[in-house]
Amino acid sequence: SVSGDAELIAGLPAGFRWGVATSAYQIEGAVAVDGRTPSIWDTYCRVPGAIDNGDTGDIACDHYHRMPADVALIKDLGLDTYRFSVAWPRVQPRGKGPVNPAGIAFYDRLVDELLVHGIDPWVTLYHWDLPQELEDTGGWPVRDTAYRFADYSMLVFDALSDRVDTWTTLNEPWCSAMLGYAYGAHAPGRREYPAALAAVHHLLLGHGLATVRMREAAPRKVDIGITLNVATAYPASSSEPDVEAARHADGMGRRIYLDPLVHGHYPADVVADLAAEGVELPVEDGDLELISAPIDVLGVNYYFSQKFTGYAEDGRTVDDAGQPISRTIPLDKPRTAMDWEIVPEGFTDLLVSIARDYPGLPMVITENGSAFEDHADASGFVADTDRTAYFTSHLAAVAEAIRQGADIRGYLAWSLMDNFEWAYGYAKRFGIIRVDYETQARTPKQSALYLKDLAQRHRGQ
Ligand code: PNW
Repeated sequence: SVSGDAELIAGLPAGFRWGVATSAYQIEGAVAVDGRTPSIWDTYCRVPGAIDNGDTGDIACDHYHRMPADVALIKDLGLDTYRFSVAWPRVQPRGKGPVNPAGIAFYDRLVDELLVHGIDPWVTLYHWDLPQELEDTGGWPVRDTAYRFADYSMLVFDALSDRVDTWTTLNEPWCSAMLGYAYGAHAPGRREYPAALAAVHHLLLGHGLATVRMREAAPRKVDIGITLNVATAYPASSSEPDVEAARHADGMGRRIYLDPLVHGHYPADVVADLAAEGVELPVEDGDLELISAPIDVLGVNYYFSQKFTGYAEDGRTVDDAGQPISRTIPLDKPRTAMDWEIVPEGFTDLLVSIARDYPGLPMVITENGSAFEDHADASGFVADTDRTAYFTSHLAAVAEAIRQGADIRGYLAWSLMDNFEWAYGYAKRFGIIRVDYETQARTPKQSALYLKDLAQRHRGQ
């Protein structure tokens, strides 16, 4: 409602950023152009059955060839920030060695195009497209990959830091480590549990190495941070097994990243849980100093929250291996097309808990959004009232967290346009702009016009 919108606008601070986000592999296409080599996602998309409908990122939104028109769309929406990621295999094709001039030139042009239109570029250095050659030598479970990431980061930083103020090292290391190396749901599709925990540590180490080196080399004040996908883990009841299950989930999803980043040590309860499973994080002397190098901003990606129980369906509280049960059960909320429950109050609770546990760390919502079954009319327009309502309720949740004391500096919607939704291919649409994959036509949806209006009214108030 208009008055509800007025209330949420009034709850957002002056200078609050409004923007949209994308990532390289999900939109660019042009996978074999200008010296780009395959990433783990190009390889994974060729694994039979890995991606719904056999989709790949080969063409995606063809953004590589349509970049100026796509930037003009952001401008038309009146948004002030565009968060995009740099494809490592474009910039440094073999994962090591010198910069590929033709590859970095694309991002050079993109940054200039954004600046000409008054849009603030926000660079994510790694949104999951590891050069395949680095996976062939072990990938993130191998320590050397962290050093390779820092070297690559410096190539990008040297090329763009004269014009780019805001830098994110990693997007969602939980997804890289757990979906990629534990659950086999994302590239590279491995199911190796101790290796996945090594990946967690080496991702964080790569973040720390890159952060320290970028800070040293910065030509002026820049903001550096990391983006995490985080959620509230609710216990199903106040019973000890349910509370334990939620604690475990929160430890593995949120605190295993934030504690070392902010406090300089892994959480003791998580270390104990892992030890009980016979797993140890491969921490070496000095790693935690690097990982806890100060950051300027925490990127928060929020989609849903979950409820956890410590009881199996048969009532047992340990599995066959003697490990405590921790499994999700429905909150009984409406769901998106991803089957993710819609839990805006979990967003407020999450942001308030981060503000409480990690005080003094400014946050920006670097992704929030939803996939629904879109129905385009003959002109390509989508009246996405469900996605619009998701934005309203989640922006209200952000405003409520701010009211409760959380320091939140901006909101970037996922995503600028429909794109390659990883293992779901093109079937799941998160865009605020419709993409017709036959013609590559772009049409702003109702939700895009809604966010445009909110941003404009907020700025004008
Ligand atoms: C994020 N989960 O991925 C990514 O940053 C985006 O690239 C992606 O398109 C977007 O969210 C929507 O999926 C996630 O299973 C993937 O909890 C999976 C999960 C969370 C985030």
